[in-house]
Amino acid sequence: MTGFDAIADQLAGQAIELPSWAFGNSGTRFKVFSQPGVPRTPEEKIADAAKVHELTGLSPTVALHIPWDKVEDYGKLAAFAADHGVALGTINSNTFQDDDYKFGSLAHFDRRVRDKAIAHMHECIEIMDATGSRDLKIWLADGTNYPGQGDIRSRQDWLADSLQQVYARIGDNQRLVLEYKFFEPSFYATDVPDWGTSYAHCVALGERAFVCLDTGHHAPGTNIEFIVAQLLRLGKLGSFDFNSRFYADDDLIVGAADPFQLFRILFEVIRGGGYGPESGVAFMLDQCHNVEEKIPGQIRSVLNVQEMTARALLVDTEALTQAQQAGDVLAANQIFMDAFYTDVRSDLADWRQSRGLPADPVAAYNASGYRDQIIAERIGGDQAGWGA
Ligand code: PSV
Ligand code: MN
Ligand code: MN
Repeated sequence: MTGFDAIADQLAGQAIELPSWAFGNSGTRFKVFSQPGVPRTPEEKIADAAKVHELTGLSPTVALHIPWDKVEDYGKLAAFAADHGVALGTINSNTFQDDDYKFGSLAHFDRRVRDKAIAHMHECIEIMDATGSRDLKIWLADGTNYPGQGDIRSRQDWLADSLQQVYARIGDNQRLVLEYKFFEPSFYATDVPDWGTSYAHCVALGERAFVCLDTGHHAPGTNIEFIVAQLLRLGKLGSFDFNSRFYADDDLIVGAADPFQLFRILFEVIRGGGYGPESGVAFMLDQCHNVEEKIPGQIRSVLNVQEMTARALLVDTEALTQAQQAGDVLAANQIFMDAFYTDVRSDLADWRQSRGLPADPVAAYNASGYRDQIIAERIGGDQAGWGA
């Protein structure tokens, strides 16, 4: 078997988690645009995510964000998800939308505020116990805007101590995943700005702490696939937040801005053993659809990841190694680029049909009547949770 047939089975194990917040109204700090039919409740967000999975077979889990997706009974919410053919996934904490967090949360100088943030993380772990979720994802807005505003060094110590208290409650089958971001909302110093800082804290915490790599959280020109290779080598790559960016943390559709970068990242994921359900590397989207429709936006996103995964799986690694070790620069580069330039779209359409899925999931969505149904049923849809 060669070509697409040789990789078809490997595609079957792909799972890309959808963020509940991708289905709510969103925008920038200039304007949040309302769309008809957007979900009013966590249940409706889950139903929309389930529709994406039904049409693509690619997104069996949905990530929640607390408190945006707060409900009385999380066991019931998990059962609701199961009834719709999906499971609840990563629990995203939120310590950035409360006046108390003006100067930070887990890295705040005031013990009272740190304790409040730690208590929120503990509440998230209790939710994970109820939903059966594996991962607690922590992204912090903590940092400072001006030199001298805070003591950079002490903030690292406070952060380490707070994280330790959170980690102490992480169950044997659970993980703490620490996301980094180089700037915003702090514009001078962010307390977890880069993979190295996240890695250092995760190593100090222990074997159930991992780094989350959000593809939009790097300075322009950063070689993200190098970070992927290094974290996999160190056994500390826990998850991806996929999206694409032209300028900053744009949260646009993954693969839209730079498909070649997505290909390079996925090649290193596969090369480093980070692909597939057993790898422990979770694929997630972290996106907002501000001006385009949300459900087809999510469908397009998971298809983009699948397409670049297929192309990355097509790299002839044996020939590549030979060319590399012969010092044949041009041959090695050509082997790599040949896979990138392979159009797999019609093979993937056949592959989907052979598995009882629509050949064109976006067209199937347009023909499904689901859009008209939710527009008729849902009056007064919710904001995603924050403006951007
Ligand atoms: C803020 O930058 C952010 O986009 C992070 O990437 C988080 O993963 C996400 O919000 C949800 O909290
Ligand atoms: Mn993210
Ligand atoms: Mn982000």
